[in-house]
Amino acid sequence: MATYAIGDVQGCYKTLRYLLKTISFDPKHDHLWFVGDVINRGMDSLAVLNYLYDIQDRCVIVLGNHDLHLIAVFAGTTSLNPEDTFMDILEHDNVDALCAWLRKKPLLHYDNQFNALMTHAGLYPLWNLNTAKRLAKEVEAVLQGKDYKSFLSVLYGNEPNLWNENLTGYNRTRFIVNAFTRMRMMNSNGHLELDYKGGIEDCPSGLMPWFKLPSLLDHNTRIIFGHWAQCVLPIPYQNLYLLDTGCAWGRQLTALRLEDDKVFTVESLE
Ligand SMILES: [Mn+2]
Repeated sequence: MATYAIGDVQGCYKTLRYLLKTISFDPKHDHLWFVGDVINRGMDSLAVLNYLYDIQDRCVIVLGNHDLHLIAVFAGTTSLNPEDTFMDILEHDNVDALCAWLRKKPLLHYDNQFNALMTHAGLYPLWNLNTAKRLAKEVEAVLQGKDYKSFLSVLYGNEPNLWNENLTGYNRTRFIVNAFTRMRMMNSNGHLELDYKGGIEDCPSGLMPWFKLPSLLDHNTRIIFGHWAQCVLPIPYQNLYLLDTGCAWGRQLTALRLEDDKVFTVESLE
């Protein structure tokens, strides 16, 4: 029995199954964690989502920006982008159940036994573990509530870009979603810079990766995240486990075994 955290799958079904074969995944005994962005960009989003739906009792999935985008397109609050590759899900008979199931996934997962925190983009440095858990629950209540479409209709936007506990309404919800699912770079005060999507080396001056700011988290707590294929870090890097290894871009898909920190990587078949 083992628990594996898996990086951004992004609709790469063949590579996912290849990785699961490599780790000898046994759905009767093992558990899988997914850092989000399970769909979009790759060619088999429907196959990935159907598979995870089938083994849902063995899976923890946190929402990524692409997963939320599918949910928003299905809800009719935003439109498809030319690069989107999840039409197969939208046209499927079971799309209602698949999207309703995905919408109920958390933004944050914390496990005591492993002392590990998983989110899609990382941990906003002005939040400690308890604050992050509380704010994730606030958004999950909105996404699972009856007015979720009202929020999805104002989901997109880069403002506000700095956390303040006094934020209210959808500005507050949007900031929390952006921090959990889109964050990469910020300035030294914690202002998010959501437009920069490159690597760390050539980043504009005054910006730094979120994990370079002083953290309020206990240094023994592992942070498992994805979202940033252009940022290449050793696994682990201090207490950080960046598992996005660019599968959808022809690089690799990565799994981390939480019991012993062993890393498994397969080349992308896409
Ligand atoms: Mn992402």
